[in-house]
Amino acid sequence: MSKPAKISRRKLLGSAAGATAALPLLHEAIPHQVAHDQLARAAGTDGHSGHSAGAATAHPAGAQRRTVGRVDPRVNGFDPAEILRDFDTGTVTREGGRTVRTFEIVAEDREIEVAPGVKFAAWTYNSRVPGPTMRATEGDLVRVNFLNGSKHPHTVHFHGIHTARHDGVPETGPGNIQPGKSFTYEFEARPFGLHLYHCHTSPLAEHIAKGLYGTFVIDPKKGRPEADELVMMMNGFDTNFDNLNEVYAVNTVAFAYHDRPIRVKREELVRIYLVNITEFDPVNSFHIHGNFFDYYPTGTKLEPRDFTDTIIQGQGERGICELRFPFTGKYMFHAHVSEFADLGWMGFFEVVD
Ligand SMILES: [Cu+2]
Repeated sequence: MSKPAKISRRKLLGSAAGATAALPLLHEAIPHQVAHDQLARAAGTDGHSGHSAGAATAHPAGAQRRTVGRVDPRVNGFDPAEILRDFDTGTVTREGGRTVRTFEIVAEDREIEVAPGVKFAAWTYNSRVPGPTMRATEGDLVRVNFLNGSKHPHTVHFHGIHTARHDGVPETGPGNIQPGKSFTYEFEARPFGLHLYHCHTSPLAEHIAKGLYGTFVIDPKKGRPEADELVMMMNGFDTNFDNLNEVYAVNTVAFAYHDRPIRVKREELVRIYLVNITEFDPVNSFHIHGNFFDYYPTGTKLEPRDFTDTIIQGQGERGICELRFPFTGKYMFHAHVSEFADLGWMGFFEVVD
């Protein structure tokens, strides 16, 4: 049995010749699951001018590639610019002299826009991708009230040290949480570091790639030096079900920080909580221009392992990057897996005085 021919992202990238030829890839790689006029509207064209009707378009030779149009945060219900600095520390109570943090997580099926005009039928935690960045301090008791409001069974699996019952996998404890059902996961926050959580229902790659993931920060008891803290989840989207990603991003929306650079202050300490949740590709990477950073793998030690400008992360790998920008101006950051950068994983820091 032969499968119907599908557009392959890799074939396209492999055959792309020259800068401008690579530009329409995003459009070509994305199935026309969205009405043509909708794409055209998103791109701000009449829809009859070739590739310019797509989510990405050709700029004059030598110009920076980017998408045309914007993803409206009000339509998505979340904004990558806000996700960066949005930490959920839960509802704090005390029990027996101990801090208890209670979080509310609801799974929901929801269509989101991952590039202008490119819709994705996501599964979400709290209506956003990535889900909320949960934050606790080492030793806190974490209580996560999970309600499955999706049409599919899901779980919440946390990285960390905890009992099997609260591991959020199908074969232990409550197992899969069925639609309409709920469960409270409970564990002590440890070890300190940068972690993540995600659904663990089978097929696993699908449940993660659909958007059920988020960052989980456990601060050391003594805290870390004050900094401008940013959460970046490197993710990808398989928009045509071929087990390859057609769109890449940090915090979901392609080129979000290209269109709206991340403002930071010159000489101020910037701490990036960088997590790779990309499915289907074995690695992702992070590269900064005009600067170097201290790198703390998994954030579980207080001494950096590296001083570098590029790191690679496997699936589920994460680490903390700390840096100060000595000069004002615009500094690019992107995946040094260059094809990911071309397909959305690229942005700028705008350093100001
Ligand atoms: Cu799931």
